[in-house]
This record gives sequence, structure tokens and C-alpha cells, in this order.
Amino acid sequence: MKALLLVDIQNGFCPGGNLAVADGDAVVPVANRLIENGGYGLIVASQDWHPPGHGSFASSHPGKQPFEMGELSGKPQVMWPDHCVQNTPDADFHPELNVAAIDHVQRKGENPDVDSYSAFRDNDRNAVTGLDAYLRHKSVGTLDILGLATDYCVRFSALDAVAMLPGVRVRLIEDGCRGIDAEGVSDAIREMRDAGVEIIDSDAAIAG
Ligand code: VGL
Ligand code: ZN
Repeated sequence: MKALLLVDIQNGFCPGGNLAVADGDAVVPVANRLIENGGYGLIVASQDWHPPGHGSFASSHPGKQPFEMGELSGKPQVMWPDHCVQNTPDADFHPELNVAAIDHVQRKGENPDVDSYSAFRDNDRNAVTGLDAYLRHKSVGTLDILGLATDYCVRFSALDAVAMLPGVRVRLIEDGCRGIDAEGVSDAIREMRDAGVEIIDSDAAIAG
């Protein structure tokens, strides 16, 4: 069975959001078209879901500015603006996303002491979200991934999908993603391809 993973299509990563990705809302019509016409048996969405004062926020580190490097629990960490705080509009899915079609929401980033770019596990790899077991239980054979941001949450979700779901074909729908940093995006695409992620576009995803 073919499943679609929508990564963090939330207000916070779209224009007007607290961690806006340039043109981030352009992924919404791509997601909706695939939901309608992609022939998926399962639609899953991840949701960045931070408590107030999360350790990835620059505001939690006196003297740090957003987008500087800092440390979290002794590891290098990008200092993000406050974003996707639980139960705020910034954390809501984009209002035009077809949320009625979503079968399962995987929240992440709830532990204040570690960030979680991947929908599958925390950045330190100590805690898993359970999404891998869920997708195995549903007998997913192909996992198509799109969303925000290409160079962070999409990248680490796709790499973990390959690592944690052996035998599953993992495909990145490139026109359904937008990134934070152009150089980061090209690195991310190369890294995903090298790890065995097929890089395709939404027309190819609909065709098969
Ligand atoms: C993300 C930075 C911080 C993402 C989430 O969804 O790509 N990036 N939190
Ligand atoms: Zn976050």
C-alpha cells in the first residue's frame, strides 16, 4: 500500500508564520492534489508541537538571537524563533490543507530538552515517536513525503524512513517541498538521494 506523509504543513512555516519558509504555502495545493488523485491508502501528517519555552527557541537562551548556533543538552542546536507552540494558531495546519483526509497525526518536538526534526525520532535518536511501528502495522510498501522544510524536517524524516523502515520504498516529492536555506536544500536533496530516497515530482507520484 502507498502512503503519503505530509511534513509540518503548519501556519508557523508559511508566510506570516513565526518560522516562515519562503513560498511555504505553495506546498498546500500540491499536497491537496496528491491527497485527491495520488491513490494513497493512508494519509499521515506530522505536526511540530512545542511546549512554551522549548529548548530550541533562542528566547530560552539568554543572549542568543534566532538562527544563531547554540547548544541544547550539550549538542549543537540552531536557535529558532519561538514557533509552533502547542495550542496556538502558529501550530495549526494551514487552513487550506485538506485536513479531513488525514488518517493519523504524528506530533513531535514535545520534549523541551531535545529537538525533533524527524517525524520518526528525536534528533538525539533516543526516543522514537512510534510512526515507524504505525506504518509497518499498516503494511505500507511505498512512502511518499512532502512538506516543510526541505532542509530540516523533510530531510530528517526521509532519512529516518529509509533507516527505520527497511524494504519500504521512500520517495521525496520535490515540488511539494520548500526549504529554509538554498544551500541546505541542495545538500539535503543530495543526502536523501545518496541514502536511497527516490527524488520525484508530483506528476510522477500520481502516475505510480
Ligand atoms: C522545522 C526547524 C524547527 C521544520 C521545525 O519543520 O522543518 N524546522 N522546527
Ligand atoms: Zn520546531
